[in-house]
Amino acid sequence: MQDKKYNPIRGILDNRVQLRDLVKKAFAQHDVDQNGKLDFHEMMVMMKNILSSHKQEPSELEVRNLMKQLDSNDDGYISLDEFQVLMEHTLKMKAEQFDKANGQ
Ligand SMILES: [Ca+2]
Ligand SMILES: [Ca+2]
Repeated sequence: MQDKKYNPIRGILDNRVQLRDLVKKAFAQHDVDQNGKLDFHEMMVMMKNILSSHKQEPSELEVRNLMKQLDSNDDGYISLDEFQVLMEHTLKMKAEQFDKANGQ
């Protein structure tokens, strides 16, 4: 296959089952106390791992701001569904980076 344009990240985004699976796995990895939601400290570790691989450590303020944005039911924790919003956003950014890197 000479399909240079195939973008594996978009492939994940287009496959809802695969995406949900990925989200669940990443969520479980970071839900250290396994209470089904991510608190501030778990989010801090998550941001270091997922978002900031190319960057310095996220600041406390960045994590708090991100949590505020994601916490749609305002309970101070990030649920699986709230986390999925972040994952989709992150994957979309990565997909765009991939396209740019491939001159598309
Ligand atoms: Ca937790
Ligand atoms: Ca919440």
